[in-house]
Amino acid sequence: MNTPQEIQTGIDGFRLWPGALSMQAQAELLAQVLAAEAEAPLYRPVTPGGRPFSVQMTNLGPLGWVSDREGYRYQPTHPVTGKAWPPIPDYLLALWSDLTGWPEPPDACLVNLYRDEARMGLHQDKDEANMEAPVLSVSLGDTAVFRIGAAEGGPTRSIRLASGDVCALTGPARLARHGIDRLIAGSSTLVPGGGRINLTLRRAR
Ligand code: MD3
Ligand code: FE
Repeated sequence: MNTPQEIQTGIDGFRLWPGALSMQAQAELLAQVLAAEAEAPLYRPVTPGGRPFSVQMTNLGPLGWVSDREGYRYQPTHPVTGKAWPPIPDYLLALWSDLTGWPEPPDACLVNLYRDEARMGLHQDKDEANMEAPVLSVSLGDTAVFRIGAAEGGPTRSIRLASGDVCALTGPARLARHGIDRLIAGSSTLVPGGGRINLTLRRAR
């Protein structure tokens, strides 16, 4: 894989590689994710308070992130089908190794589908056992308006994440507050039916 060009975001530990995936790589990866969704269908989790997410989700890998009335956690099976999550595609395992250099492979890949007005409020990712490990995110489809700010609070910055962009969250950025304000509808034709798919690779354990 060619090493993509990293840009400076001004946020310590937030690394961004715009256009890291070629059009062909995006299409191939999307086809693999859509095939996996046939085995592990997208569903709409609810928050511990019982509110449905506007984002639809599924997972790939040994562990998947789920949310329900009991709380947030990682588990080895799909909450609707009861089956094991499908494997993480080799392409994503190679991307993780190339871009993060982390010695262990990711054990969880959350698949988020945003359509129309779907969004994700500001939050921190704190459900992983070892928060020293990086998080790697791949965006496919419509451009998202992403917001990120320091863990401690204070001002936030808005950054667009377009199809094929990859970002890594390491060090101080690993606990940054972040969310998706909105999509720019019609900015990509990649995802059938429109919208955006985000793939987030993590070490859950
Ligand atoms: C910054 N997903 O799944 S990806 C999530 O686009 C999540 O679906 C968003 O936030 C999405 O938890 C944002 C970029 C991202 C992922 C993880 C992060 C940014 C992050 C962890 C820490 C700080
Ligand atoms: Fe997050």
